[in-house]
Amino acid sequence: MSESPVIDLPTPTSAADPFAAEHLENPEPLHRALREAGPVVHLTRYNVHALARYREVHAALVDWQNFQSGAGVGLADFRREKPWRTPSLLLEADPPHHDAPRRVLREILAPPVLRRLSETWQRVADELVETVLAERGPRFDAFEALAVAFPLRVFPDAVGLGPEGRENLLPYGNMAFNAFGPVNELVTADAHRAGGLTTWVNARCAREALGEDGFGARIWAAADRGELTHEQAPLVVRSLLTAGVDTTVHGLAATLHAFATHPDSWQRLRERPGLARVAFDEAVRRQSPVQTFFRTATTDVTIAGTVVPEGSKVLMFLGSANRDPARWTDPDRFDLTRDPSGHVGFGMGIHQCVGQHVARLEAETLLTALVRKVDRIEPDGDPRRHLNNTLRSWASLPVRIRPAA
Ligand code: OVM
Repeated sequence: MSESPVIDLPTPTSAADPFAAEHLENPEPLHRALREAGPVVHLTRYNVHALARYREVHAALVDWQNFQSGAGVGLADFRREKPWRTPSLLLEADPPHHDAPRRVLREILAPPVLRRLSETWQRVADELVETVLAERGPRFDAFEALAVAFPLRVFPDAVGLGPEGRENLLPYGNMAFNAFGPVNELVTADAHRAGGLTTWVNARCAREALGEDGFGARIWAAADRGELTHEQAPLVVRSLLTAGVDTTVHGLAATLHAFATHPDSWQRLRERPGLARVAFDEAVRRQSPVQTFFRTATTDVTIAGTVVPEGSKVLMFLGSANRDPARWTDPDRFDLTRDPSGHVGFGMGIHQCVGQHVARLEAETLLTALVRKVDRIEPDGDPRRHLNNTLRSWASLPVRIRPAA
């Protein structure tokens, strides 16, 4: 008697380029096709294995032993290609090297520490909303006026950044998030600025460039206590400046867009302002500001019957996992009654966004300010996307509001 046969189905393939403008502009159709094709899809164009279902994305994220970050979390393989900058000690590192920088940053960005900021941030948010309503009237671009303006007002101050050159922060982040993808038009268009932006950011990470009381100074103080080396400190500061600005800007824009297009949800938030945090997480789930990250297989790994060869890149579609109908009921809906926890918009496992509490505090204070002063928010024309290889980003979000009586 033979044992029941193991049927080896071939791994589905796709010739699609997920970094092509049409998919960056509107990724959902490709995500749906990849999820339906199978748990693992070979992308022939880049010779990478794509995961678009929640189950496999989640499994890869928590399995740092088989799926390493140290070879880069973009398409480039750091073991064969020179990275465009010194790799991040957090994002592009594995245990044990990853752990000390992670511990330091986790403590500096922990919720009890952030509570000290919330009063100031609430006041800044209240003032910003008041000024926008007074000076721009009922119609304005919520992307520029709120989603960009608010994080740029509070976050660089919290890091301890000086006033000069803050306009470089968003372009630097845009460049860093493009660099996770292929060297396409989005990357080459910015190449002439890369040197200048990198020099500026690196100089901001020095101890002398940072204020005495901020996240940056606390990173240096951790180095003085021996929790990090003094060589590591500036790179950890750089992580804040790379990962902490564009992400929150586009996450807040996603949240504002969700409310503008779901007026019933805005009314619900007005009745229960305590929903601000869960609303932000639901918007992060639904829009996934960080759409994709790669890992590299450390050995031949079998995922749902497909052997992913050692050394090959695995592309995780966080945005697709966050709308996988096998995991989420009515996944495309922005729904304040659902529990969005478990979404992979901040990742999962040992690399899960260490700044997520900062992002939630920004969202909470901005939404709280808005809900106090705005009865209604609605779209005023079509929003415009900005294309980036990794970030689901915005260029404008025209809205019309009705001020509270
Ligand atoms: C970093 C870094 C950069 C980009 C993204 C990120 C989302 C981290 O430099 O550590 O996490």
